[in-house]
Amino acid sequence: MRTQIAIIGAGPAGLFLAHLLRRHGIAAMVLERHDRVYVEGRVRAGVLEQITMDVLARLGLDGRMQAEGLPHDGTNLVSDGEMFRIDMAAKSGRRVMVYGQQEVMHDLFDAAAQDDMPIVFHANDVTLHDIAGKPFVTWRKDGMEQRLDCDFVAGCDGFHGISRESIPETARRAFERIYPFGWLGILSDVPPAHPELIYANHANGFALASMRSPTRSRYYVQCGLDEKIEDWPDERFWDEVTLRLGPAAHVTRGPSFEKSIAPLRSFVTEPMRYGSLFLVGDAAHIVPPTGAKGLNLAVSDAVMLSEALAEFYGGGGSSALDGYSARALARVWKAERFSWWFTGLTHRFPETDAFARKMQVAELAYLRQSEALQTVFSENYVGLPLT
Ligand code: FAS
Ligand code: PHB
Repeated sequence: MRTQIAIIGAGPAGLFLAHLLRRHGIAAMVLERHDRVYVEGRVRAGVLEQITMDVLARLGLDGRMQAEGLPHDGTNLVSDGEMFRIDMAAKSGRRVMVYGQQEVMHDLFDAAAQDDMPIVFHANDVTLHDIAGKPFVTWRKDGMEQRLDCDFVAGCDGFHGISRESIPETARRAFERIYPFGWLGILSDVPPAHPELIYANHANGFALASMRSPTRSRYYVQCGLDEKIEDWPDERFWDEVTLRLGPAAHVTRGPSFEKSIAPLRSFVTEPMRYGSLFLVGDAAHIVPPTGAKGLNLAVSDAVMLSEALAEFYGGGGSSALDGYSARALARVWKAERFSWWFTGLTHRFPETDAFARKMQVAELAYLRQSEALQTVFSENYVGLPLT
């Protein structure tokens, strides 16, 4: 088999890229280790930047988002039990959309099925070959060895995928910060605590009140990396999240139907290209979810790579392809900085001594009163432009 672009992974990075390439008339095939149910079943992201909303609109795939998504002009922070709001729309002219990653993936898979997009599910042992020369990809399915020849490979297989590892260690450099805590998240069919999101810094640790719809809520609390789901029965979770969010949040309790712990990490690998292999999304970079950037970065990478490939196949030469890594990393590092800064401002670190705590309180107080800092926050939260 032969195609122009072999896409490894059918998560947000892989499917946004596949749909964007199709709009440019570029042939691609997606190889996914799991099936649609698995990929759609992962809860993950909840907040979409303006850029992601615009890409869904450009692809003609924003119908359900417009109908069921919750546009938010602002967000809220709680410090020492007191809540204040940041009107991001007023400060940046743009807003965010609360629309779950599961819904986004549902819309992308539905459209892919309608367009008969070639997606191979249950592609096992995917292996990249000759990525510095004439690339091809092999995998096993139903006990049969398969081979796909291509011009380029897009590694969209996430942090634990094989694409990044296919680049010789000598040809890449990793930058990493592992946080000494995780996020315990639940989903529950109860009305949200507030019309907008609430990020709380509390002596017991961070908490976040988010939602998926007017009747489905998503909550997170900072937890230790040694803690287990069994340590957090619903009652304990509700007691703790209510305490950390404070009196401004109207928490309605109910049974959780999803509960998971996610470790927090900041990670970037450079460069995002090696020969004919281009890394896209979590395969190249991870942000702590505090800034709600992961999915949105995967989309901006996919936009930048699809534009560069369209220029190449349109006879415009390979300068945009050669510039892809630097262009994507420029936006990635700014999102890494914002996510690291926001995590530092709102979480309790084991080494957060009395002085460090005073610094957090002072910075939150400054954020509360400063138009300038609220503008900086808003520009970053709604998403920096693609340059
Ligand atoms: P993904 O990991 O999503 O997808 C990779 C795909 O590749 C998977 O389907 C996998 O099965 C497949 N794959 C892996 N190895 C393979 C192999 N060897 N062969 C074939 N296929 C392979 N981001 C936000 O923007 N906003 C948020 O609010 C937010 N909240 C989050 C909350 C949590 C708890 C977590 C964990 C993440 C959150 N994120 C958020 C980040 C998240 O959305 C990721 O950035 C996003 O899923 C990245 O998409 P991909 O790069 O496509 O990687
Ligand atoms: C979510 O709704 O899952 C969510 C929202 C905001 C974040 C992270 C996760 O910063």
